[in-house]
Amino acid sequence: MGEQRGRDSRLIIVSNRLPVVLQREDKGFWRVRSGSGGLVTALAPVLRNRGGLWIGWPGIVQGEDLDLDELLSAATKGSGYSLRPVILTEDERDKYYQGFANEIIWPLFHDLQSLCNFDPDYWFTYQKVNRSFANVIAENSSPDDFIWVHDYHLMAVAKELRAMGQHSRCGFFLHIPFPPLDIFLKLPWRFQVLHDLLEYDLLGFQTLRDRRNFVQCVRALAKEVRVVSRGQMATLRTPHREVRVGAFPISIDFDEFARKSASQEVADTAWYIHEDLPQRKIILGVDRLDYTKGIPQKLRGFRTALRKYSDLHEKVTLIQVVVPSRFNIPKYLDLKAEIEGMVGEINGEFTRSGWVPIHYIYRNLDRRELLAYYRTAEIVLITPLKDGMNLVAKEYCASNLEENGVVIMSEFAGAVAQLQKGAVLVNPHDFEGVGRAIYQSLNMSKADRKSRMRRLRQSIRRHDVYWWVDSFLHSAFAKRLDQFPLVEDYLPERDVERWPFPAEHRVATGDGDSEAR
Ligand code: GDG
Repeated sequence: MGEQRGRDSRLIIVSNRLPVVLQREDKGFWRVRSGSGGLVTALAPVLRNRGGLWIGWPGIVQGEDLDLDELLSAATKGSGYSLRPVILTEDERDKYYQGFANEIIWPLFHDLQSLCNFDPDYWFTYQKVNRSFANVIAENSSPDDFIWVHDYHLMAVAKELRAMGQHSRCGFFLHIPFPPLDIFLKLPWRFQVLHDLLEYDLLGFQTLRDRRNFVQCVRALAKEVRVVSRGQMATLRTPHREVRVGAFPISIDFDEFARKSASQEVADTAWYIHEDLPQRKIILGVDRLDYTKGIPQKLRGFRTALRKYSDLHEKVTLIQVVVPSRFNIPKYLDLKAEIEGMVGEINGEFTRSGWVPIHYIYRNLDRRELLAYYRTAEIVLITPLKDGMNLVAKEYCASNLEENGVVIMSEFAGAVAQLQKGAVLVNPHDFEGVGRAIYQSLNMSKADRKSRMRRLRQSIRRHDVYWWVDSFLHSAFAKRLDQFPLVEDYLPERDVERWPFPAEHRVATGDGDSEAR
């Protein structure tokens, strides 16, 4: 604690996962590469070069033999910020991460209460792990630092910090939706969770609807709290503090996506994708493997389009990228089997010589490939049953340099609030409606496509990730990002080979031989 006093205030980001993935390789080597997912995409470019700290779980459990500090500092060399790990035991990982976070809060907050497993052990471990996070924050911060905690895994961190006598300014951003009162009431620990959140100084939600849901829960469950204002920001007066509550729609580094999409290597990869699919119009889906993303619903909508509009046959291809995620949870494996079964059925029904309607990709793409798919696709098809925001929609628009693509988007994605004027909106449960939207989008006039895409791009460019960070920091700490100093240990953008980290690193563990263990 004391060693940090007197230096400039820093921004400390706290999230469940650090923005890196560690992989054990043979012969005692570890490989570290950047993580995927919405939170990393949004925050990594923001924190670069600001000298801050990112605290989180590195994804491995206690007992692994490696020099974590060496690995993490190698991974962020030149990025201008450092990483500090919170180590979990296997039991903690199972009950806090897979259990409380992913089998209770994730389904409940996405209105899927029938998928929840309300195991009381999960709650106990969740609190314990939140305390561990608070301990690492306390050891690595000074009272002048700004602590920005992310997402549903860490709702109790401020409460734990306060219990330790720490009173640093603490903001919290929820990346997923906040449910309406009648769904939140199902949570056995609803009072505790709500009061834990009220220990933050600022609470940020993705949309006004989420913010409204939260305030409604406070009114119903925390009678001692006074809601003193309405409008863009609400202020909640608890007996101990004043909590500000706002909506801050997360975004992307628009210019970075546009610039990288214009690069020669992306253009080359896009050319190859087109070469392999001559005369085809490409519809693209990019989703983490998750039941909230509505992938089976999307496939049903596509099948409806093929059944109803035979003139689409041999002219259209759906490229569906599914990014592996949470494969230790049985529901996710069931979902994978369901998707693969449906892809097989649809391809079986429609494939003709030289035309396979669905190209299914189940793996992590590198950024060049991802951008090439964005650039190649005529349509991006996004059909979540509920989604905090959905960054894929924004990334597709930023990469659509020719301004001729169409976004078909579920009414239940948070991004709708900002993008509804340019996107074609669908209800993912209405397969006929999705089929119709596909058909109409494929036949949309060039002028209509252009004016819609131009509008979308303007809105995303104006409200990019830096705007999001600045709005949050300003509301939470009366700070802007540029008030956190630039640091010297920073590689200029042109020297960075891989994004958001300089390179993949390979580091040996102590004895260099994993086979003996
Ligand atoms: C949560 C909320 C909210 C995808 N495939 C690959 C890859 N991605 C990247 C995309 C995008 C991110 O993953 C996915 O972001 P989403 O926003 O679509 O969804 P979640 O991961 O569920 O994120 C969501 C978000 O948090 C931010 O607040 O919008 O609602 O659920 O950035 O580009 N990245 C790489 N390879 C892939 O194959 N490298």
